[in-house]
Amino acid sequence: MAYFSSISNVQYEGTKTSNLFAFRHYNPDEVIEGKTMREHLRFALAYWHTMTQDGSDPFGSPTNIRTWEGSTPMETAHNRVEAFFEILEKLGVDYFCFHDVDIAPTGDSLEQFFSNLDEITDHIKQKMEETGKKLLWNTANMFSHPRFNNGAASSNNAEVFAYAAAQVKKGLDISKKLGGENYVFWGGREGYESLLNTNMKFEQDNIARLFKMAVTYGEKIGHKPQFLIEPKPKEPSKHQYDFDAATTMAFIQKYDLEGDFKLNLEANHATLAGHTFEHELNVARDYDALGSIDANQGDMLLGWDTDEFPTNIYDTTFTMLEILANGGLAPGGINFDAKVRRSSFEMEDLILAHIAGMDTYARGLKAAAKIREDKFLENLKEERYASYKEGIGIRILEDKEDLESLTEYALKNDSPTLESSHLESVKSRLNDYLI
Ligand code: XUL
Ligand code: CO
Repeated sequence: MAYFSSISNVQYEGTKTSNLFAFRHYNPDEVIEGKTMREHLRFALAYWHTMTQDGSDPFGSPTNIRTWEGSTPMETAHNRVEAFFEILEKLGVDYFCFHDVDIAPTGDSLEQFFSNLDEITDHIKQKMEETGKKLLWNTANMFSHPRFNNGAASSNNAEVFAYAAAQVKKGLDISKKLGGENYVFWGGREGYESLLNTNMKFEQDNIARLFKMAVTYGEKIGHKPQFLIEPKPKEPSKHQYDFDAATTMAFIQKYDLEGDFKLNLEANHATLAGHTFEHELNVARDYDALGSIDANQGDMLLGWDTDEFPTNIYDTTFTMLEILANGGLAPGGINFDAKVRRSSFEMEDLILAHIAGMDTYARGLKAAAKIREDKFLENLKEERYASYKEGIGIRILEDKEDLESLTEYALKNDSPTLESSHLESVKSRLNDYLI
């Protein structure tokens, strides 16, 4: 059954087109810096927002019209697989991501859940073989069910730890079955409500313990996806342990997880942490740990994770500058962890929203490549740090100076020549790349 039969495969038509179901900027085969846009962007669709989100919010009932509801949960799950691959096909998106609970009903027992997952992943595997679509990453939802109210690996209850471990094992089995390129951990409940009853060190030791078990199990079954941790400062927990990129890197280093673990960074999580997205990407890149991104945008007037589709070209340009500087994201990619607004409730909005996000990223890529071609920011930084290219600057960088020799130098040269940053002019010239 076709769910989107009135919509043909979305093609690149340029900005002159009046066709809403066309790309205006994303031209998959266009080559930029020696790679096609498709290779640069490695777009992925998120199963949860695309297939299971119903448009409800804390104040209102579901709004989304979706025609894949069946007469049993398993029938709905199978229908969703068909519809999901149709959307991937229509958009020409090569990758997808899911949580275990997105794809199959949890049933009455863990055993039942696992058997549902086996059946649905057989279906997904068959669709992957037919279409050539690939699994960017999967993950285990260890935050929705009441058993996780005190966390999963960080729970005070050892039986909950065991349950989470079983989900991770199954997640890795599925990853192997479907050839997953990455495996994500987002610890929505791995945090605390009150320090009065929390042993933070104990809980974080246990999170690292579960991560190490995952690495060991991957080695055992001969499947090594790139493991990724997705930082977020809060929501649903009051304080989440993987607060931001820097905090998560400290965790990765402390527990000797470098090499196996990188970061999956999300735009709206960055802003919740009080950072710009490019700040988070830059921190990860400096640690050689920029693995993958969850593309979306927040709303500066709202204090929560609104997961909007990215439509701000300044943001995507800064993001693409970081991704290009990183030499790309592979085996990671750009996953649209984004949902349609409650008022965009028609089926076709799923296609339109992804077109908007893909075009905005394509524009960001083009602008970033032009900025790099002109060496606009590169030259600016070269000039800004020029004092380290001569005299005392070179000697400092070569570690040839110490506090005494520098004191001697400063006593003779105590009026440094300062230069203006002309930052306003820089920002104005940057605008020329975006218009
Ligand atoms: C929650 C979030 C998750 C992760 C995967 O804010 O971003 O959907 O991406 O669990
Ligand atoms: Co996310």
